[in-house]
Amino acid sequence: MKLTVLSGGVGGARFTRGLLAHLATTDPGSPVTVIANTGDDMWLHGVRVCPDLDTLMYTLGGAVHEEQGWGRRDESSRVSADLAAYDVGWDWFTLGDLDLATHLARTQWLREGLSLSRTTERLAARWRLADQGVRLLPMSDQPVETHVEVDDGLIHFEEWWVRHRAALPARRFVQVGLDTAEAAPGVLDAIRDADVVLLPPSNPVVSVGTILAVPGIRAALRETAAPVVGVSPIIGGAPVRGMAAECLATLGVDATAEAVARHYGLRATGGVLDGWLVDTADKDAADRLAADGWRARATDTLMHDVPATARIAAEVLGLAGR
Ligand code: FO1
Repeated sequence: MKLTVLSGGVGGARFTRGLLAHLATTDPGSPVTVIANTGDDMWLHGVRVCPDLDTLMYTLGGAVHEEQGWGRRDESSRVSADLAAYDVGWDWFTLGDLDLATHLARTQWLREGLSLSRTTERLAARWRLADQGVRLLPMSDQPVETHVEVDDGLIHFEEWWVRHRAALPARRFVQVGLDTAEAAPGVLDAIRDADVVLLPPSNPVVSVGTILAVPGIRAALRETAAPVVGVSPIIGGAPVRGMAAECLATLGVDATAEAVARHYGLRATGGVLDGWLVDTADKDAADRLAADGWRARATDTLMHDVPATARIAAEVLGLAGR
């Protein structure tokens, strides 16, 4: 069975790790293509930082700092501290020493002319993602950076997210570079040729939403013969982590499991989804969606460990009829 996952950072990475655990017992060797959001990417100290690609790579490669959900396990920050002594960089954004190796390798290869896809392939090879049947693709090889319009103008998403913890009122999100971006090689085919396409509980606005904005991706989702099924990032009216509620508010979408589903839309009525998995706390939402033709189901969707997440993946695949 061929699967394709559209993913942001922490939530999508943890979901995909559980999906792989589930597939290992039911359908070993299933190829899984993960299409990652690159809207959080930035240049910092002359190196290219790709937060969601790296969170996916480290999580699936077994090297992630588990409590943080991002960055490397056993990390240190000697270089970052010494950079602060030079008063360069952002004191609210720490690049770990081991993480820097990833950015230096990526930047070297980018400067040698390799695409972001090719550099990602090389970085992922070190973490042996292919041994798990995983192919990690950026949504685009062209830079697309999410910026946030606040009272003082446009700031990079990471500044809004990490420095201000999304506390600054956001007027809108701007994907800088989107107009000249194309889906990266293999991305559209991965959606069209999949047996199942999954939208994990990533941020529906700045993570999955950014992926959907890349030309051709929304159309590929609407055309694919594969069922497209998602997992709600909202449980009982609140996001499980992160600031999805602030992001949704910017679009005027309620922070509820049902509102996010309807924001993505049902494929039969112009949207991108066929099914939506919600938490048991939102059972009534599943009932209302089912009444409107959705494949909707409620289960415990808290990804508190890999076995729990594997069960969620099994539920989602069940919703997809697989
Ligand atoms: N998040 C933080 O809250 N604080 C940080 O200092 C920080 C550093 C960082 C460095 C590299 C990287 O790839 C991610 C980093 N993140 C940090 C996480 C990042 O903000 C999030 O992973 C995504 O941008 C949101 O999903």
